[in-house]
Amino acid sequence: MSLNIDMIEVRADLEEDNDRYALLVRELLRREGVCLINLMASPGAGKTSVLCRVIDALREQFSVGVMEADMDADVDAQTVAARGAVTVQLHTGVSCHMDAKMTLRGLDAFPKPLPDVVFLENVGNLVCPAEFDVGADWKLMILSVPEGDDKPLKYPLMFTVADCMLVNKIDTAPVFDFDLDRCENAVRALNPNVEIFPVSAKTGEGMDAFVRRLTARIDAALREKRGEKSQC
Ligand SMILES: Nc1nc2c(ncn2[C@@H]2O[C@H](COP(=O)(O)OP(=O)(O)O)[C@@H](O)[C@H]2O)c(=O)[nH]1
Ligand SMILES: [Mg+2]
Ligand SMILES: [Zn+2]
Repeated sequence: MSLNIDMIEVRADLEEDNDRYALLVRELLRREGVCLINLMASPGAGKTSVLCRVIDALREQFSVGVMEADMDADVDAQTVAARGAVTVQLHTGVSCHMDAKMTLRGLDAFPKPLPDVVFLENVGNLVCPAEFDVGADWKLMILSVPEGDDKPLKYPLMFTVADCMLVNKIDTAPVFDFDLDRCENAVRALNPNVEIFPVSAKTGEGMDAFVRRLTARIDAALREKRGEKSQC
């Protein structure tokens, strides 16, 4: 005979709580006319290196902010701040992902007026950052060549939720057995609409095409938010 034990569905509560904060993030972004991009990848995939290229490429057109989320330290924040981005460092402590509540706190920490575009460099992790809607306009993920072309099969959720995927470190392709077609096919089977750009943050290869797409996405997000604002 089994005993009657109370069950509490905390997961549903947590999701509900996150959704509520994600809504508050979206309200803030609309109110302030800001585009938020959630950048996710494994540790070492090249998030900070890509951000440095992007900060350089966007600075003429947009003011750029970066929210660095790490369990500890501020090395990446130092790097992007030196590059000219308005920077906020978040320490997530034991948490290996960002949620919407932490994102809201991070946005609140920026000096006003907020930058046109804020990049959230999420905690290096291919698993749980994918589970949390932080209220971003665009989910950008990076897979780097040395990680292997089988990662979409092992971490399907991340590749499913991404709007755009960079295959970074293509300069190292001769050293690794990375099959770009096999990788793309695996990702498209999960996420037919994902946009994919092979790049190298080291050599700059492929970055122009990606920056053009990124600029168009930021433009569209800002027009939508600022257009709505001027109507009221
Ligand atoms: N060869 C090569 N190395 C890269 C590239 N992008 C980043 N790296 C190197 O990969 C390491 C991790 O990069 P980083 O940007 O710190 O990754 P993050 O942990 O995802 O932010 C550093 O040593 C970078 O110099 C690339 O496109 N090609
Ligand atoms: Mg980094
Ligand atoms: Zn986590």
